[in-house]
Amino acid sequence: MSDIVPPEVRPKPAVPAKPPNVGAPSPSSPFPPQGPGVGAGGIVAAPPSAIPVPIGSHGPSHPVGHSVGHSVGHNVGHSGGHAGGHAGGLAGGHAPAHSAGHGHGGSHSSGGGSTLLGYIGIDTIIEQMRKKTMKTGFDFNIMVVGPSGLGKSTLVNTLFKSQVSRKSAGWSRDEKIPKTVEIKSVSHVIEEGGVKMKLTVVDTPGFGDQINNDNCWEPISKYINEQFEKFLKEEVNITRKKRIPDTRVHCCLYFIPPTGHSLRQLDVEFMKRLSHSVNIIPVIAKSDTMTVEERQEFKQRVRKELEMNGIEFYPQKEFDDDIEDKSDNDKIREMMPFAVVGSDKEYQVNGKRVLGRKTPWGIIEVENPNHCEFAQLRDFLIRSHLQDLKEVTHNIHYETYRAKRLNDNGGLHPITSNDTQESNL
Ligand SMILES: Nc1nc2c(ncn2[C@@H]2O[C@H](COP(=O)(O)OP(=O)(O)O)[C@@H](O)[C@H]2O)c(=O)[nH]1
Ligand SMILES: [Mg+2]
Repeated sequence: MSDIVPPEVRPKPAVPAKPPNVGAPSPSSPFPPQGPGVGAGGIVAAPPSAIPVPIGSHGPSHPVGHSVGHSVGHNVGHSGGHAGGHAGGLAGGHAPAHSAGHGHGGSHSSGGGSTLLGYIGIDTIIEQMRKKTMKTGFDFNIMVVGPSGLGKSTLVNTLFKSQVSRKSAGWSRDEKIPKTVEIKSVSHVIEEGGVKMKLTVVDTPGFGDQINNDNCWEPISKYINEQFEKFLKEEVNITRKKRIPDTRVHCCLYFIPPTGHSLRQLDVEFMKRLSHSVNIIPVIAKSDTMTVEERQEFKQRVRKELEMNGIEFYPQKEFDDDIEDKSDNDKIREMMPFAVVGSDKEYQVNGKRVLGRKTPWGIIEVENPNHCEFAQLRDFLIRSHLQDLKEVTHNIHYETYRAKRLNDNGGLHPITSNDTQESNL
C-alpha cells in the first residue's frame, strides 16, 4: 500500500499515556462491559512506534506483545472473570519482568507465618487478556460533526491512514467526494500487530449548513440514543448474544471552523446538549489557515468559551481517576482543542515519506508537531485514550441512558430478538 508511512518517520506521542481504566464510579450494572472493551488494555497502551497500520491487510508487521508492560496493574480488577486459570502456564514466559518480582520474591513470608514460596502467576492475566483480545478484536465507533468542507473525512482518513471514510459503497478514490446528506456509518476492519479493530466512522450531514439551524443537533442526538437503545434491547434479551455488537458512539470529533472569532451559538448548543450522551472532542479544523499567533489566541478563546458555557468535553474532569490521571488529563485539557490539519497524500521530505499538504510555500507535514497538532490528537485518541473512551461510553453515558430508560419504563420488559433491529455493522 503506497500510503503507508513507515514507522520511523512518525513522531513520538506528545501526550502522556493514560492507563486504560476509567475514573468514573463503576455503576453496579449486572451487565459486564462489552467484549474486549474493558480489560483489553494491552491494545491501547501500545508504544508509539507500533503503528504501522496495514489497513485491511492481514500481515502483522510487528511482533505482538509489545504493549504488555503498560497495562500491568490496571485492568486485573475488571477482567478477572475472563481469565482461564489454565492459561497461566502458556503465558508465564511472557510475564512482564517488573511484575514478576511480586511472585518470585516470595521469600518474605507474611506475618501470619505463611511458608508459601514462589511465583503464582497472577501477572499472566495481562497476557491472557491480550490473547483473548487478539482473538475477538474490538469495536471502535467514531462520529464526526461539523459544517461540510471542513476536512472531516480527510481527518478520519489521516487518523487511520486510509480512505476509510470515503470507501462507502460505490465510490472510488478518484471520484468526487459525495456530500453527506444523511447520518451514515461505514465500517472497516483494521488489523495491526494481530489485533483486529472494527472501526465504524459515523458521518453526519454538514452540521449547521442550513439557513435555519434550529434543532439541527436532534438527528445526531437521536442516532446516539438509538445505538444505546439497540444495545439495551440486546442486553435485556432472554437469549443474549455472547457478545453484543457495539454500535454506540465512543467519540464525537466536533470540528470548529478556523474563523479566529468566537464559537458560534450553534457550536455551544451542540456541545452543551450532547456532552452528556457522548464523549465530545472539539478540534479546530484546517488550522493551516491560521498563523501561529492566531491559532494560539483562538485556542485560548475557545477554551474560555467552553468553560464559560459549562461544556464538559472529553476527558471530563469529573471522571479523572486519581491524581496521576488528573495530572495527565490536565495536560491534555490544556492543549485542547487540538488545531489539526488533515491530508491523505504523501510527499517526500528529506528523504522520508510524510503525509502532508503541498502549498506554494512548502509542505505542511500533518504528523509534524511543529506544523500542527494532529499528532497530539492521534496519540491521545488512539494510543492513550481509546480504551478509556469506550469505558466512559459504557460506564457513564450508556449507564445514564439505561438507568433513565428503565426508570421511565417501570422496568423494560424482556423482548425477543425479533424485536430488535439488526446491527448495522
Ligand atoms: N487547508 C486545508 N484543507 C483541507 C484540510 N483537510 C481537508 N482539506 C480540504 O478540504 C476539502 C474538504 O475536505 P473533506 O474532508 O471532504 O471535508 P468534509 O466535508 O468535512 O468531510 C478537500 O478539498 C480537502 O482536501 C486541512 O486540514 N487544511
Ligand atoms: Mg465528508
